[in-house]
Amino acid sequence: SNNERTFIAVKPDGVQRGLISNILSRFENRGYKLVGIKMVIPTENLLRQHYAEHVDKPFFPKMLNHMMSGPVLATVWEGKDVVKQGRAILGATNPLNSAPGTIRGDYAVDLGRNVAHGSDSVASAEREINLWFKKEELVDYQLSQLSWIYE
Ligand code: YYY
Ligand code: MG
Repeated sequence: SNNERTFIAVKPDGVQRGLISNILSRFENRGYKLVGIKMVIPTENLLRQHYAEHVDKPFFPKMLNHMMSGPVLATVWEGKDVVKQGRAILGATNPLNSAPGTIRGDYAVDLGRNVAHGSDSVASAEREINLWFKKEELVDYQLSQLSWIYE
C-alpha cells in the first residue's frame, strides 16, 4: 500500500557531521512523504526498547553510549514499500559492505558510526514509530505531487 510507514533516524554521528539535510533529501527526492520529524536526545530506557533485540550483545553498552551522546533526528516516512526501500537507501549495516550511492556507503566507514537507522520490517517500523512518536506528532496531509510519483 502507499500508506506504509518507516522510522528513519539520523544518529548522533550523522547529526554532528552535518548530514541531516543530505539524508532527508534522499527520501524526499525519491518521492516519500515526511509525516513526522523531531530532534531528541534518547534516554537509556527508550534505546533499550528500540534496540531490544541487541541489549544482551557485547557491542550494546558502547552503542548505547554513542546513541545517548547527542541529539538524534527522528523521522517517519510514508509511501509504497518504504520500509524495504529505506533499508536500501541506507545500505548494509556495516559501511564497509555498503554500496556506493547508499547513505552508509557514501558517508560512513565504521559499524558503530554508520550515521543512520532504518526499520527492518513493517512490524518493527510500527513498533519503533510508536516508541519515538506520539500519535499527534504524526501529521496527516496530502502530498501535492502524489499523482506525479504514483501512477
Ligand atoms: O538494523 P541495522 O542498524 O542495519 O543493524 P543491526 O544489526 O540492527 O544493529 C544495530 C546497530 O548496532 C548498527 O546499526 C550498528 C550497531 N552495531 C555495532 O555497533 N556493532 C556491531 N557488532 C553490530 C551492530
Ligand atoms: Mg536493526
